[in-house]
Amino acid sequence: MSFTDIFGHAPTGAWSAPGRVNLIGEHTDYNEGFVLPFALPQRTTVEASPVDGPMWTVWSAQSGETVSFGADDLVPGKIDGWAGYVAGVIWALRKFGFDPGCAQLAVSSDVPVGAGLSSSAALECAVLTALVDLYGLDLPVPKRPTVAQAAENGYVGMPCGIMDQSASTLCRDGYALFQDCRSLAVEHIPFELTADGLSVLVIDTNAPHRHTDNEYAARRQACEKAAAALNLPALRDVTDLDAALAALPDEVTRRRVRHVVTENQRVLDTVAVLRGGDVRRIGPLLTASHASMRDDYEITVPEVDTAVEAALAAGAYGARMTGGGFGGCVLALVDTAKADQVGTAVANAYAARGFTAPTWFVAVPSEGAHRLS
Ligand code: GAF
Repeated sequence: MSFTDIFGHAPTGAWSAPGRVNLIGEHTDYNEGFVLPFALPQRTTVEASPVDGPMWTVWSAQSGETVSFGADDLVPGKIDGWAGYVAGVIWALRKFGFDPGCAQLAVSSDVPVGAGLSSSAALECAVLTALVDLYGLDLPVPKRPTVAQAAENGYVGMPCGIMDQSASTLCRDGYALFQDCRSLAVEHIPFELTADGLSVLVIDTNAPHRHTDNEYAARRQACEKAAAALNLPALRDVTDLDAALAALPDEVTRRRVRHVVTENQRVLDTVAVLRGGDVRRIGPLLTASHASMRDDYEITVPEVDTAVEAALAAGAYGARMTGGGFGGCVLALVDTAKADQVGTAVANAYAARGFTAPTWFVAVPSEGAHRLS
């Protein structure tokens, strides 16, 4: 089934936006810190045509559902499920003063859903790119992540930071995206591993996400409370970690703050290592990031920790969970020649513990959102 089968005519165009993996910098974006994601080849594609109102109609190849909504439905939360991300983008565009007309849209995707690879940002950014082009909206590319994030924060109700929407919109083929989540400035850091015989292996733990939304919101709230207690605009502004920890009232808050502050530094260190050209040397930073998420931020689960341990034992230079946590994917920096061996080692460790089998693929840094035809 395609757009033409559903709507009875060819679409005006097709646009797509990718999922992402985050190389390092987890839960730092909403603390106005630093992140270093790159876009995946897996993408969400939107074929679309404008229509003379009054309804937007969206069909999903994944679910086979068609959802129609009008301007009255652009009320936060009114449309839920996958179509909520589409309605959310239209709602956010209107909030930012744009008036996208109605449209017919057909959505398909090969970004794994619920794996922490930003399938929701890929959907938001693909729809946003399509509507901006279809209606000639004057929304420059660097401003688009903020609008897509507003859809998720304001309409869907997920208090995410800016990283995923930035990655899906701004990434470039062969580069990681270094973003300062306060100024929103970005720098494209070359991340071509082929010449070094290296790969980033992404292992989907296939572990069910547990309490993701509540726990995510709780972490964000704890960080904001800690920053307020320290009289700082955000945890990004902590300059003396020991002094900050001494000033905080409880051990859990101290651990949360330690993760964010040390993780920001690890992003900066990773960028410095990549600039120096010896990619293998980012391995220990990746692994330290994982330990921090496990012990201080407490967002890992046994499947995730097992994957990291097994990947390291099988020869990975470094490994860490990627994404929001509580399940999802692990990435490992490996010799390309050993990629399958590392994946198999994780699968064996899972079998021994009775976990659902993992799946894996090599992630190639890819291009952000754009028009396909
Ligand atoms: C999720 C969020 F959407 C991002 O904004 C980011 O906070 C990430 O979790 C954790 O680094 O993907």
